[in-house]
Amino acid sequence: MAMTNNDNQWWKKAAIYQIYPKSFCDSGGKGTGDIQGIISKLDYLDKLGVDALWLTPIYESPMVDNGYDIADYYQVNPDFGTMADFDELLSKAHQRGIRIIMDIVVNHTSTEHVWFQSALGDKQSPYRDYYIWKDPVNGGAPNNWQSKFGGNAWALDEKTGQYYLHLFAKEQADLNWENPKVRDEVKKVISFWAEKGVDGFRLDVINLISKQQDFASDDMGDGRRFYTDGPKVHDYLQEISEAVFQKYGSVTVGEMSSTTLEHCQQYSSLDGRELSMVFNFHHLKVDYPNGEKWTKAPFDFLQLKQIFNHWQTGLNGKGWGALFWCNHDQPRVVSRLGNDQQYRVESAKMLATSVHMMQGTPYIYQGEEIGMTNPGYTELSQYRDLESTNMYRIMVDEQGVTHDDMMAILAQKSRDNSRTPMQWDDQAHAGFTTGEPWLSVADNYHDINAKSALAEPHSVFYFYQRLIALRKEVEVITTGDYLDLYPQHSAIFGYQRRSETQTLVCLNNYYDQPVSCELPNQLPLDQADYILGNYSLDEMKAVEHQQNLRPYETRVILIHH
Ligand code: TEU
Repeated sequence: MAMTNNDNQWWKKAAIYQIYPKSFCDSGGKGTGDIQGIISKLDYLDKLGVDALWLTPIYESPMVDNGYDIADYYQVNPDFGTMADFDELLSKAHQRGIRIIMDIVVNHTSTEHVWFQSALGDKQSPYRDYYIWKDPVNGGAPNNWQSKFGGNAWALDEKTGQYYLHLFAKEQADLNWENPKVRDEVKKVISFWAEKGVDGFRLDVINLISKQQDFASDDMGDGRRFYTDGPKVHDYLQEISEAVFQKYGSVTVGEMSSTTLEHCQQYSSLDGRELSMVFNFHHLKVDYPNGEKWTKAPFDFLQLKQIFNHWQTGLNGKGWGALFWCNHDQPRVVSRLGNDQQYRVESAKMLATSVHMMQGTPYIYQGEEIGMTNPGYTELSQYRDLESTNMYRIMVDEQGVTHDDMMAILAQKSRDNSRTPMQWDDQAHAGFTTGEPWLSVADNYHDINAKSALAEPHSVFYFYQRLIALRKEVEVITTGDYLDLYPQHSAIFGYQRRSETQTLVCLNNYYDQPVSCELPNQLPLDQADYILGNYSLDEMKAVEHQQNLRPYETRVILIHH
């Protein structure tokens, strides 16, 4: 049974913790994490106070893309354990009041899935039409669409002479959602997990499922405009939602690649006919100059504020968004937008506060709650992610980028930055495994680990614990509207949230120099209190009009009307 609750929108006051099982905790000496490892850390997660765990895929998979290439949706990958282990996790999490959210990857399957194995090389296979096949054009690929991991998005089936579409790796074949049988299979898969008592679903790249059916070449880009937020995507989501999500009361979060606010208002519309909420990534492209990820670049601070403003004001009253900095595809935020040396603790807390005081549901990615950093790999052999190794080959071997430049780019941008093993303590391999970890642990684990965070009352861990609790205590965090107070300020990100009964002001210094700003004149400061900060606020009982912020300082002020 999924956990029940009188409040069917419990997730509006919740915080969700993302687990990348391969790197979370190894219960044996394999060097890869597993479900028993997760079970052994449930008390830790309970202490943090999170309401739900999102597990990235744990299904049967050849692991070409670490589980985002599913070979059997109904089996647990033996590397992670058994179905009995999963059932134990579900029930032990529920005993602690923690819900479980599964990752559903249905834009594509692994090419090792039985459907694809039957379809490959056989135009008569009953599963041929589960995938997208096209004849060659001018002896080559059917169009110029690019794979998200580099290269053309079509691969040849030699036996039939046709190509299949793969928007990601060639081992991840896109499903043909035009085929109603595919949609029925998707409903069956999700119902299977909902029947087990899973509480919700994170839907991988779900806005890419409906492709424009002429499969035209894109003379302006890589093809994404022909399949992103495609023609039938809302119909398909409504169909799945009605058949499964609404029936089971599942919470759902859609991962939306290169989407728009208008589409996200529909995906997450408050009547619940599609999904509960959406992830978008626009705020995480502020260090992609001209949209280019594979360059080493500083981030654009003013643009970051504009993007948050656009989404916070645009979703308020219309939809619901996920709040996040980190996941298994993104570098560690403290290395990316903060300062992972002198001000690691201050900047980790400041960055957390900046998103946790917004409207939406915050997601915390494993290790973020102890301020884990990018590992600073220097050798190509340290990387495992296929996107990183593909991009190295394309950029160094084909485009002439130097090895040193590429290593600097990977150290900033690689997805492996977030996939390093969770740092539990200062024992060998950070206590993640007694064996050889599949990806090296960051060298700083002696200082940065969960054990020392738990022993230090001012740690990043307890700060996250407080942020999670505040969302449940202070109503305006969930309901208030949003106003950017200093859109042009070169160092401060400050915004106001306002409801009928409360006003909250969140001030954040994004840099390592002291700066100041003035609070809006109309705020009744005699009724204002500091409710959170990352420096001692003892000396400032009264909230003053002029605010002097220290390096990476954050302050949250609450006013009762
Ligand atoms: O990611 C979708 C996606 O497009 C990315 O964030 C991707 O990693 C990035 O564009 C690369 O630059 C999801 C999963 O989160 C990711 O781990 C999978 O690799 C991908 O889908 C394919 O299933």
